[in-house]
Order: sequence, then structure tokens, then C-alpha cells
Amino acid sequence: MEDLNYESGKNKGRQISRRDFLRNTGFLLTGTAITSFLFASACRDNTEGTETTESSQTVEPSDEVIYSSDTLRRDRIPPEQIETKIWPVLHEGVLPEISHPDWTLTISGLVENEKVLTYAEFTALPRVKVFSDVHCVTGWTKLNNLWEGVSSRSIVDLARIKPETKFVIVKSDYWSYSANLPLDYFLEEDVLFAVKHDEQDLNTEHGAPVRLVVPKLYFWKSVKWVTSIEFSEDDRPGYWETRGFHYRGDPWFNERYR
Ligand SMILES: Nc1nc2c(c(=O)[nH]1)N[C@H]1C(S)=C(S)[C@@H](COP(=O)(O)O)O[C@H]1N2
Ligand SMILES: [Mo]
Repeated sequence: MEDLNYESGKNKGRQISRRDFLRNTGFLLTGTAITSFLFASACRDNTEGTETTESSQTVEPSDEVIYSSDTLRRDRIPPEQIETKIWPVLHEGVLPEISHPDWTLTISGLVENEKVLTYAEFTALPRVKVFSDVHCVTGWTKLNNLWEGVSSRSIVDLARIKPETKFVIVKSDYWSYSANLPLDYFLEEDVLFAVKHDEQDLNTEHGAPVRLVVPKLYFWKSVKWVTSIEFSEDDRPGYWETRGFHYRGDPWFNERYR
């Protein structure tokens, strides 16, 4: 079921001025304040009972913010989702202990330049800011997130992917989590490897040192504690996809399970 109010094309990934940002945010906050409670988790969640972080709405993004196009819809809640104001913590396995100086990011597969980036090299890459919504397949949607990090496009430029590439598999060494994505979804302007959320350094619970954020797909695709990115010609299912989840996972098409 597609939202007919979606202004596709025209506003897709456009950069916004601060005035537009404030106007849209003000409108949406009044519109969405009505429905707000946490939907219970169905993803196997080993952190049940973990404290969740209250999100702040005080963020004032600068003019360079990329506005994820789904945040311009009149109705921003996809089918069968419920808005939450808190930010749940969901993941498989125990919370990893990762020392930033030891963390590396491996870029491999169908690339001209294989890379192993240190944390210092990664954080020296150009930064982008993205304003997006988050939709977890267990039913909660968290609106108005401001992310900062490295664009997926910078990674692709750095590694020089080969023309046969059609899919991307993003992985975490921490408990062998991974997710597969079509290349065109990975290359959307609002996709980034985030190090900050709402102007704060990301914490380990939410994926530090570096997490993927793919606003146009369910949040299980947004791998936390990313340690490698592989470019591939074939679609190879990741952690949840091998357990029955949809290969693509577009919330606007309700693509939850196969
Ligand atoms: N490495 C890793 N990344 C992961 C997961 C995981 O189990 N391991 N869970 C996914 C799921 S199902 C969700 S809903 C989001 C939750 O992110 P959050 O804890 O920051 O809300 O992370 C995604 N990324
Ligand atoms: Mo999830």
C-alpha cells in the first residue's frame, strides 16, 4: 500500500533550508504527539529491560542536512507501525566491548581498491548529516532522528566498485550479524555510516563505534558495530533474512517476512 501523498521525485533527498526544516518539524510534532507509546518487541531481544534513551527534539540541524524523503510524507507512519518517543535497544547477543583504536572497517568484494580503514581513517572521511525516521519490523517507529557520519557514497567512491555489483552485505564481527541490501537502496542519498545521533556520540547500545543507517528500509538492515562491507553480484541473505525476514524490507510495502 503506497502513500499517495508521497511527493516522490521533487523532494527526493533534497537539501533543506533551516526555515523549511523548522516549519516541517513543527507541523509534524503537533501531528504526531497524539500517538506515542512503545510497541512490545518481537525481535528476539536479549536486552529486555535495558534502559532506553529519551530522544531529544532540541536539535537544530544546519543547512547541510539531507532530509530523508520519507520525512516529507504527510503520514509518516508506515502500515502496521506505532510511534514511540523512546529509542528501544534491540540486538542479538550481549553488548560488545569495542575499543575504538582497535576497530577497523574492511571493504571488500567487487571493488578495485580493497580497504581496511582504521577508526582515524574512517572519521577523517567527509561527513554528512541526515534527518530520518526509523521503522523497526517489530512495530515501532521513531520519528525525527538526526544522524551524522560518512555517506555510503563516499565508501563506494573510495573502494571503486565494479559495474557488476548489485548487492551489498554489511556485517558486524560482533556475533556475526549481517544484512543484505540492493545496491540502489545502499546508494540512496540518506544512507550513512553513523557516528552521532541527535548531536551526541553514538553509544555502544546503539552501535558505536559505527553503525549503518538505511532510512528507507526496516531498521534490522541498519547494522550496528559494523566491521565490514562486501559488494556482490548475488543477493546473499544476512542474519534475519536467513531466518525468514524479507530480502528487501521496505516498510512502505510492509515487506516484513517471506
Ligand atoms: N550488529 C547488529 N546490528 C543490528 C542488530 C543486531 O542484532 N546486531 N539488530 C537490528 C535490529 S532488529 C534493530 S531494530 C536495530 C535496533 O537498533 P537500536 O538498538 O539502535 O534501536 O538494530 C539492527 N542492527
Ligand atoms: Mo528490529
